[in-house]
Amino acid sequence: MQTLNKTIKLKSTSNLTMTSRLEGCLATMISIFHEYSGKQGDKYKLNQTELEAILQKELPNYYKSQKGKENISKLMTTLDHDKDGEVSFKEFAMLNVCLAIACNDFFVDLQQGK
Ligand SMILES: [Ca+2]
Repeated sequence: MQTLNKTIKLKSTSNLTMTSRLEGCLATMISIFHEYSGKQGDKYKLNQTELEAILQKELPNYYKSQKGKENISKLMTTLDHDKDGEVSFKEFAMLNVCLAIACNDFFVDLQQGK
């Protein structure tokens, strides 16, 4: 991940107009994160209340599977890789990557009749 981050550094702001479907998805993910992270405390990180709100509203099916304060607290601890007590965009993005992989695996297995 660290190596990939260094490779993908954007060079300027001139190419930040995201118009393709996948670029639109990335822009949406960034925008949603900041909408919730800006509500309390550090505006660039999610505290547990903000994390629960973003899961409840933006990932409702996943939220239902994680329901309960204890589970949200466990998820917070798991996502908080740098142990600063909050979830950064990078940590939130990792959750989205893991969910995308799990969904893809599910649908591939389904198509293969597994
Ligand atoms: Ca953190």
